[in-house]
Amino acid sequence: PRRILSGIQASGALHLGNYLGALKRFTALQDQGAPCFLFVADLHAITVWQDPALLAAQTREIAAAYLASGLDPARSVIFPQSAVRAHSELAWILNCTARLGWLDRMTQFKEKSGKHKERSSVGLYTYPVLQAADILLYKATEVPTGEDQKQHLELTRDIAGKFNTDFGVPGFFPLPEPLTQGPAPRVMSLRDGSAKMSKSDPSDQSRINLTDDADTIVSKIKKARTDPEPLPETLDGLAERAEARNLVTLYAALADISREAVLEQFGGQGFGAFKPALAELAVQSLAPVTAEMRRLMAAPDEIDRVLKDGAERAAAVADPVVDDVKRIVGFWRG
Ligand code: AQP
Repeated sequence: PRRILSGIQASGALHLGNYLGALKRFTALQDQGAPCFLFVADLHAITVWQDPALLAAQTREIAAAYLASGLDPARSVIFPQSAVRAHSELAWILNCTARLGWLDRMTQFKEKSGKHKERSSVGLYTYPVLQAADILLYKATEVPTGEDQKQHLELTRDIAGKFNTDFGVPGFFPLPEPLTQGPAPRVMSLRDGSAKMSKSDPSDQSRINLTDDADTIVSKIKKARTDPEPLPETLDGLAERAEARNLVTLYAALADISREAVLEQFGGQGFGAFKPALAELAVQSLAPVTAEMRRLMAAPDEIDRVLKDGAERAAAVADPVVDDVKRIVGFWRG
């Protein structure tokens, strides 16, 4: 049977990349009838410094984004990662399965630690092992994420395979499939078509935040970097035009149409015509999500009920799996 699992870090404002690469796809999978486990990754968030006075609010904000994007707590399990102890417990055991050489190859650590490797937290380094624990605890079959997480998912498969082999339990952990093929698996920065849209980009102009108001969205899209050529008639014409390709991809993903269909409509027209249409579509698509997030955040009782209930339902699945793992590893059981 299918089981979907994914998470979003509780590390601040969400952007259009998170929405199209993650949130919107979770909702689509839920609506196909697949059981979804979706957590707020607060254990992951503290791999870099988080202000303790803000972390709980950030967790609620991600939960609000899940709900506002159409996830239904009656059908999907929405929970804070730290509220299910099994995540930390399995992560430790899998730290002993994963190999240093495997982690040394992870490009996200290299990007995030930058020039300050020695001063990065050990947690930032073992982050992908915690991610493997998150996925394997639920014996997830599919993991929808943006393309940036593909390497971590490969690592999860390696860890699962090695655990199954080391302990002679073939198939105990199923190897999860990455679902990175959505309509916008890699949304790029509005300022630089070669960098992904990201929370940690110092320029706020580079991204559209889910909390941006309509005027801000319109102004950011108007100022988005482009080239002077009109849009091409076919996809081939976008091959060497990263910024133009990104805006066309955004339009297609927001409108739920193909990029070919976007070019049929706008091919031959300049950005002076295309950008306002894209801005209007972005405002129309995000406004209800933003409004619902605001409503939920204003009275967080509803969010807290969802998270508490979700944590109980998640633990009911995860705890027996971690118990099995402890038995397989040979830990003492009274
Ligand atoms: N630009 C993107 N395009 C498509 N999908 C994206 N995701 C992130 N950026 C893009 C997907 O969003 C989900 C949640 O990501 P996360 O909570 O792990 O945050 P992140 O990847 O750390 O997000 P950022 O904005 O990129 O943060 P920084 O700047 O800190 O690295 C994941 O499914 C991710 O693939």
